[in-house]
Amino acid sequence: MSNKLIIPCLIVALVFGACTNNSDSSQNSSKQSAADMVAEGKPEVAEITAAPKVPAPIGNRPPKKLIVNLETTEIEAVIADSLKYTFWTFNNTVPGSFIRVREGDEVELHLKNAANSVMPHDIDLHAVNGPGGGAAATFTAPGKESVFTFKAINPGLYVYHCAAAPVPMHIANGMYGLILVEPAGGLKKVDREYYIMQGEFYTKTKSAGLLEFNNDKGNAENPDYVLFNGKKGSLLGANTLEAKVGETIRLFIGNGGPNLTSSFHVIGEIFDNVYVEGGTTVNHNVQTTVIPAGGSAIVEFKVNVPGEYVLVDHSIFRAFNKGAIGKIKVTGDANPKLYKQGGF
Ligand SMILES: [Cu+2]
Repeated sequence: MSNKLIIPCLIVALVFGACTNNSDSSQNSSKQSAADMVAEGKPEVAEITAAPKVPAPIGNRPPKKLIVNLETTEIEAVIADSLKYTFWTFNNTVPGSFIRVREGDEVELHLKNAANSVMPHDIDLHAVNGPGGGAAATFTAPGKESVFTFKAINPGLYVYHCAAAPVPMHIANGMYGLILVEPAGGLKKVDREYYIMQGEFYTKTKSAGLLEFNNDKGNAENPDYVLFNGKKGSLLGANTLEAKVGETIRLFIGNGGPNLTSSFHVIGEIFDNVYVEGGTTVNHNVQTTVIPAGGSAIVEFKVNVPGEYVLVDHSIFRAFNKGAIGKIKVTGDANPKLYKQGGF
């Protein structure tokens, strides 16, 4: 946990018995206090995590009341190589924390804006039926907190984002994430789940080694970077995703935009199932799925052959020249009946 988070987390912990920050220790305390709260018939604090991690599946439980805590922050962090960017975030990560609830759950969402923020922020969750998706109730000045409650009645995978003016700038600076509303009974069990969000960045130099938002490039829809999870190489090298031969992988993919539509593809794999646009329709045997700005998809595929599988936006200049590339490393026994070098 970063030092700047400790004090806000202490405050949240005092009020709600937990901090929904991304460190393991805070998650453990969150679970403990959640159990206490259920015993008392009070709302549970939702488990939320940073990409590429995903909270535990909902499973087969009835609807309940949940508290979700998000904090908007404005931070400098590495965007590519030795360059930093002034990101605006939910919970200090791009994308923001993954929120996982069940159809019929009632969610009390607490949006805190860090005291050292310069801008007011809010949240529009596409999973919400109500004005602004919550934005109308959560316009929050620095150092303040807003609360609103919604019932998640439509299952699916939804984008959330900041919708404070100027909206394009807030989204372009990284203020987006995903909320999954699982259907009654939960999603089918798989071996691995990962959280990936694409977004593009339009930059100019603010000071040596530090970039900031460039409105002219945003208007021209001409980004310098098209990235998975807010950082060049976020899914490469030591951050490569992992799986074993025979496992089924589920990717929760979102596109924060703010402008571009993603042509999401995994080189060397075919999607067995695609929850089209993150909704209820499931398509099969898909090579590349379209993910609109402000939209999502759930893709599932079984990996049968060991090796490296490359995730790309198949608008391919973005992958090889602007950063929209990641990898899954699959380990296990060779499967020459399905794939081998050489002839019969
Ligand atoms: Cu904002």
